[in-house]
Amino acid sequence: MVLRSGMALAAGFIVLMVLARFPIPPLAIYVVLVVGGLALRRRKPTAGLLVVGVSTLLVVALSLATMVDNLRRPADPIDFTLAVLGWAAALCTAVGIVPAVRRVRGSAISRTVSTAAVAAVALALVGSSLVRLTTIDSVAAQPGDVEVAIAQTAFPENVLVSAGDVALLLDNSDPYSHTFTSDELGVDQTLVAGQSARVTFSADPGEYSFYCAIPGHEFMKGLLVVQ
Ligand SMILES: [Cu+2]
Repeated sequence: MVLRSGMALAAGFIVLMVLARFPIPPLAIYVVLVVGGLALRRRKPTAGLLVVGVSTLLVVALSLATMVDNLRRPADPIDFTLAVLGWAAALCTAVGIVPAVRRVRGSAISRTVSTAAVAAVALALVGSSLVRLTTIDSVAAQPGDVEVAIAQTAFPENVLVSAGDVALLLDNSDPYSHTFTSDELGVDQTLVAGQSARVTFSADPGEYSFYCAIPGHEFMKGLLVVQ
């Protein structure tokens, strides 16, 4: 159960990184540790098991903030399902690691937990896709809109607009959520995977910074230049 949890979570992280076309260092390190643990298991079963199990518990503990945040956005199939998978893998590892190291059969409880975990992850994926299909509406650009393309976890560095009433068409082409947030302009728009949205506000000439407020995306920043 510990090894299967590790392999499932590592596979989920690989899917995320491939779709994002973006190596996420802690997740990549976790994948390497799981692969290493599986290789080590052939010669030293207990050590290999511990490497996988401890890595799973650590990666979940370290990404707790992100995982809690991702659970709030069920319209993001990848982030949402990965968050559920993370919790499930950590739970299965927690109940399974001691019997596995002692090489005794898992208890009825651990078998129930693993069945429930698999069911929860499957339900999350299906439910999340349904929520997405039924609740996400993207909007089309209107004349005069300034387009802000968000891709590969990055904003355009500078966005140029004219002073007065400003209309931005935000287009998120990534397979996970971003926000377009500017404290100075009082704008905070969340865009789930693949969504586009319009924001309107009025601005005096000047420079206004904006950023993405998703945990882990702190480096996503840009500047709105109003002329
Ligand atoms: Cu972001």
